[in-house]
Amino acid sequence: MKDKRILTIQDISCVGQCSLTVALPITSACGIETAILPSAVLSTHTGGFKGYTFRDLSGDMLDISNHWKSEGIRFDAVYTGYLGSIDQIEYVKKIMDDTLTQDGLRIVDPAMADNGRLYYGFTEEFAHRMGGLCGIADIALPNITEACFMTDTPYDGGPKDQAYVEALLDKVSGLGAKCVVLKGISFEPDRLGVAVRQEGKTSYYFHEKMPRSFHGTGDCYAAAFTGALMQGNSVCEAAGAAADFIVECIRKTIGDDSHWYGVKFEKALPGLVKRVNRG
Ligand code: PXL
Repeated sequence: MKDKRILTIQDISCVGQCSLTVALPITSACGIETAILPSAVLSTHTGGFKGYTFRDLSGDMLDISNHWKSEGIRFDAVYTGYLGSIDQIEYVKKIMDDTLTQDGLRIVDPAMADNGRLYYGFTEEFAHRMGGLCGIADIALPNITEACFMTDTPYDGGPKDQAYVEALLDKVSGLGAKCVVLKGISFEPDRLGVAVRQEGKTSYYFHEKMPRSFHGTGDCYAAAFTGALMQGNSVCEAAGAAADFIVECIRKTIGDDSHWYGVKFEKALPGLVKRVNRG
């Protein structure tokens, strides 16, 4: 199999274990050559630090990809995470068109909301535009809150049953996404999981529910999923491997109260690599 090269587009939060500082090491560890396009540089992420710096790199994004285009550089997948503005969403669409190989995959993690709320700085208009980006995705990776915001579905505390999940998957698929991996599904108090909608069929993968959640796990999930998929695993295999990786990341972090801002994903990488590596 030809070695795969991907591009990931998201911000650099210098401290905080999210976005590019987790995406690059995780996909690289999975054996995938990963190019990066930083959309902004922040001193930290926005989820709990105060007074962070923010340097918007929107103005550089198309110049960078135009250079790649002129050099004939192409990617087997473009995978996006946190984006800082509606303009960036539009730039990403063009960059995907310009730099993907013919069968290249558009993988979109909306990375904009959780627990019923949009992250700091995002608006409903942004959520709708992100819905547009998910609409052109080969694979969209929303959590329940993001799926609700993108489809104008009131968030009422999360999924109650399979009928709820199927209805939400119908709506996200209705935006145009070819395949949807919906995260954060729970029908029982101690089980959490993901639902994968592909070619009209839904599969579920459940695992132990950890006692607390951490910032940045969505970013780690998307990176592990992309790494596993590009290594030749199926969408369902990649969705399950990424879910188990997150459980392990949380297990390695819980107990160290000073580590509130992200997960110690580095400690869980060896297990992920072993699971996804197909040689
Ligand atoms: O983890 C998503 C994320 C990425 N980048 C920045 C963020 C967040 C979530 O809050 O603030 C800058």
